[in-house]
Order: sequence, then structure tokens, then C-alpha cells
Amino acid sequence: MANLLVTGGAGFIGANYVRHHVATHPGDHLVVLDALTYAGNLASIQDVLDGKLRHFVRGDICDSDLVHELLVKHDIDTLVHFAAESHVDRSILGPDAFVETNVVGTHSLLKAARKAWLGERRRASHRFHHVSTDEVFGSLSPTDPAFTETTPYAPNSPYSASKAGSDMLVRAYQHTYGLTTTLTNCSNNYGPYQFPEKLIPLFVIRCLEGGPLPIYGDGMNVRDWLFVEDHCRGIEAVLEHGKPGETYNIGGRCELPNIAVIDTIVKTVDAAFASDGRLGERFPNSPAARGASCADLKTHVTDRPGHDRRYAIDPRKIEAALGFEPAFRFEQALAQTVQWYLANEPWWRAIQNNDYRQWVQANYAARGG
Ligand code: NAD
Ligand code: TDX
Repeated sequence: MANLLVTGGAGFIGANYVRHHVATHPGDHLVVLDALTYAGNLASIQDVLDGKLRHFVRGDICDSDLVHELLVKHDIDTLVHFAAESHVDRSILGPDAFVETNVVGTHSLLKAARKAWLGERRRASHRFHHVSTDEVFGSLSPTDPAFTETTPYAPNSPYSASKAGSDMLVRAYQHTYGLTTTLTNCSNNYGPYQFPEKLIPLFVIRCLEGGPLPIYGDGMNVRDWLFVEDHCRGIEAVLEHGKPGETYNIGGRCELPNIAVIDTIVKTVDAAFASDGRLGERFPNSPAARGASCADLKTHVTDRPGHDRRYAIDPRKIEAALGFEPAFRFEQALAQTVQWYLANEPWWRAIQNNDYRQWVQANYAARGG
């Protein structure tokens, strides 16, 4: 690897990947392309950009000419594609942006890559890596085997359908035009810099602020949790050793019902307050500030429409082929995540703007949360 274009590098996983890549490949040239939508935050990567070896470009992946220009100008050999609309609840309230960014945007990147790498100035060594999700495989019953790379796609939400569409386009560009591609389908991530609309950061911040913890349905939906640093390591392994044209599932071997995740968040925040008296002064509205438990905030609300019951990843292919295994355990990495949100209050306070408040109102008011 030498010259990378990272799309969506100011979002949650993209920012963690940029930080990881800079730490493990400090000599590589890196260009981050991000539209800075509500989910993009330059503050997540600002300190690792230098304008010489590591640039930031604000732009839309749907702008194929811009992408082509960047690929040529920076002699890019590796494109790592994270940019997406990524929140299932938002896709239910407004699916158009998901089709536009995830399907049309991915296609626009593929067109630019084909022109730059397979056109007149052919570049034999190139790689288009597409970051996808386990949600494209649909929902499992409690006894179904976990998703493998050959599980048929059965997406259920506008989000997962748009990701499935983008995966198919990547496959087609590899098969039809000979573009060198790899694709990873990953399970639920958590860790630093995650936008507080997803379960874990939303609930950590609600515990601190004393807001309700809105549990969809019976709280028994199962997700397979992976610390974001492990996801970054998995992508790096695929970029370095993955076989062109292959797809790899990345998972944490950590299936948990939501209620178990929520109870761990509550326990971790309660313990942090018990061991650090200053937290009570910083967050006086948290039940933990008055010696009670954040469990008091748990509230069952109306379920997400079409809520997938269970996701689980069978990670044996990437383990056997690339020797990749997650390094972090859930309770320890969750505690690390809670500590990150405690230490980075200005980062998440800046996000709690009018747009965010309007979104929270739109999503949760009708649910009674
Ligand atoms: P995110 O929503 O936190 O970040 C998305 C980023 O993409 C933001 O920085 C945003 O500004 C940028 N972006 C959006 N539309 C754009 C456009 N048209 N042009 C340029 N940039 C644009 O998402 P995330 O959670 O970091 O997810 C990253 C990728 O990983 C996505 O493709 C997602 O489908 C996939 N994924 C996420 C998870 C998870 O648990 N979060 C799990 C598996 C796969
Ligand atoms: O307020 C909530 N209450 C609740 O019970 C929220 C936000 C979520 N949930 C439940 C729904 C899910 O069962 O928690 C679980 C996790 O929800 P999300 O954090 O919204 O994630 P999920 O829908 O599972 O999708 C995530 O994992 C796969 C990411 O958002 C996707 O981008 C990724 O592809």
C-alpha cells in the first residue's frame, strides 16, 4: 500500500481507520474524501492530517469527476470505501438519501475507478475495497447458523437494501470489467467517535444526562458486537493479503441481546461514578450522581418497524485465510468506550445541535421514548 483514498474518513469507522492506518503505515500517502454530512466530523481526524502526506477533501462521492481527478492527481492505488448513510432508523424515516449515497454514490466511485485504473493509463496494481455490513444477509432465528460469505442476501430495511445494491455493483465491476475489488461484511461496531444515534453511544450519553434509555420492543434482538479497532485491523488484513474478487465476513464472536449490552453500559457508568466523585458534579442529572443506578432510566418503547431479530457472523473464512481474530473483549472494550466519551465531552456536546435534537424528536417522540 502507498497511496490511499479513504471515503467517509470523517465518520465513525472511517475516522478510526484513518487513525489506525496512520499509526501502522506512517509513510503512506492518504487522501480523505468526505461530504461532512451530519455524521461526518473533521474533529475526529484533524490532529492526524498534515496537508502534505495526509489531505482532507470535502466532497461528495456522487461527484465522479472529482473522484477521478483525485485518483489521478494523487496517483491513488487503493480506495477504501466507508462513505454511506448508515443509520437504520433514518433509512426508515427517509430512504432517498440511502439510495442516493449508498447505491448511486458507490456506482459513481466505481465508474471513476474504472476510468482511472482500467482506462488509457492502465494501472495494473490497484484495489477497490468496499466496506459493507452483515445486515445485507437479513434476519436469523435463534437456531439458524451464523452468516457465511455464501449466505444469500435478504436485506430488510432501506439501509440494508441500499448496501446490498452497492455490494452487487462492486461484484459486477469486478466480474465484468476486471476491476480489482475486495469486500467485507462486518457486524455491529462500537468504540470512540461513534455518532450518538447508534445504540451504545446514545445510551452512554443518556446515562450521563439522565435521559430515558429507549429499548425497542422486548430488548431481545441479538447483534454480534465488534470493537472498531478490531474492524480496522480486519480491513487492513484484507487490504494487505485478501484475494482479489473475494468477500470476507468480519465479526466479533460476541452475540448479545440488546438488553445485555444495555445492562453492561449501565453497570459500567454506575461503576465509573462510584469510583470518581467528580463525575457527579459534571453530570448531576445522572441517577448515578445521587447514588442510584442508571438502570432506572430503562424505558421500553414501540419497536423499530421491520426490526431484524438476530445477526451473527461466522468469521471462519477470514480467520483461516488471513489469520485475523478480534483482539478485544466486549466488557473491557465497552469500558474503554465509556471512558472515551467521558474524556471527550466537547466532541459529543458539539454534535448536540438543533439538527440532532430535531432528529431525536422525530425518531423517538412517536415511539414514546
Ligand atoms: P457514519 O455514518 O458514522 O459515517 C459515514 C461518513 O460518510 C460520514 O463521515 C459522512 O459525512 C460520510 N458521507 C455520507 N455521505 C457521503 C457522500 N455522499 N459523499 C461523501 N461522504 C459521505 O458511518 P459508519 O458507522 O462509520 O459506517 C462506515 C461504513 O461501514 C458504512 O459503509 C457502513 O455501512 C459500514 N458498516 C457500519 C457498521 C457499524 O456498526 N457502524 C457495521 C458494518 C458496516
Ligand atoms: O434507541 C435505540 N434503541 C434500541 O433498542 C437504538 C438506536 C437501537 N436499539 C436497538 C436496535 C438494534 O437491535 O439496538 C440494536 C442496535 O441498533 P443500532 O445501533 O441502530 O444498530 P443496527 O440497527 O443493528 O445497525 C448497525 O449495525 C450494522 C449500524 O447502524 C449499521 O450501520 C451497521 O451496518
